[in-house]
Amino acid sequence: MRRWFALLVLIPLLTACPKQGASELRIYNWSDYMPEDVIRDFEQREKVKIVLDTYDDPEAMISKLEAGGDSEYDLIIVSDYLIGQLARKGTILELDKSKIPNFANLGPEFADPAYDPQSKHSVVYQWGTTGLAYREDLVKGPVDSWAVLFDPAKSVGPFLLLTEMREQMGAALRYLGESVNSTDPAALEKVKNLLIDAKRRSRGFAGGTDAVQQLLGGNAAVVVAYSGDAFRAMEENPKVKYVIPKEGATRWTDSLAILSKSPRAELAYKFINYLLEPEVAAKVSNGIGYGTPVPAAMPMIEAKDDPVIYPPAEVQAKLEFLADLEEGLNAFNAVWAEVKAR
Ligand code: N2P
Repeated sequence: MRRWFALLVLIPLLTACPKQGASELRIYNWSDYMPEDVIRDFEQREKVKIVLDTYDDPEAMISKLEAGGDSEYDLIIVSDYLIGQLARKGTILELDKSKIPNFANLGPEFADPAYDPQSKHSVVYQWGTTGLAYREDLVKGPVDSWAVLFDPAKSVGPFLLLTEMREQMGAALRYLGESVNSTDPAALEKVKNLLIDAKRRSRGFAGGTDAVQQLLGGNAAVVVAYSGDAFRAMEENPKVKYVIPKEGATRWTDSLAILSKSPRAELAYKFINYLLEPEVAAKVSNGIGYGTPVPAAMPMIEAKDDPVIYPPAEVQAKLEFLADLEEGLNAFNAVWAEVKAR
């Protein structure tokens, strides 16, 4: 009788605390950045459950990891320029490539990236660009320059700025004719003034997914957007266009990394390996509209000739990667804090 009573007390207690099972893979990813069927297929294949949390602001995602989130997830998908900082702090694992045989499927330009030589800590997931998406039925003039944000005389209608600090400050730097990675104090002072003024005239800041939703909804005529999000918005409304401004913009990769505190690293390795299967890689890129780093997937890519996802050489020549600025990042943070406070 007593034992029976103890069970009655225990059962609700056990079900009340959500236990993180060994068969659960917890992923922290950008929003709208992994097709549902790619997740479900892996769950079925491995008889596991995937728990997915999403973010739109990489700096906020880093803060969450630093505040203890690094033990809440197994796998993260994160911007190239943040890999170095996470590796230096020991937040992400040095990868054992013997557990990722499909690593050999990565194109050579992705296997040994400058921000993470020999892919020691990360594996490229997707690549893309950041430019301007606009509604040709709503803009009042040409959209070919970052001036539509930064020069009131060239404004074409209501616009949104991007939540991602490095991208938004990079756009202002390119508008000024500087590198997106410049830490020159005079240039950053100008960037600060440009952004304070643009913020005042804008409809606010938005993350990538939110920005294209607001564009589709007509709340903005032009937004700073990531190529794949823009591509999918164009499929919904052909009046949406995407352009790399003439001053230039960024090209980036997002990479997979395993958190050092993950107790399910083995499962995370399996997932990374799965994403590098050509059929799966094709499914990912066909689903979210970004570039694949797996050449063997290319024949299966529906939009392989679309210049929004795979820009032609003359556009590529205007693109720059965001670098890991290490100490230089402090100057960016200071400017951004002032812009946000004004
Ligand atoms: C997807 C966000 C794309 C990632 N909504 C930008 N690096």
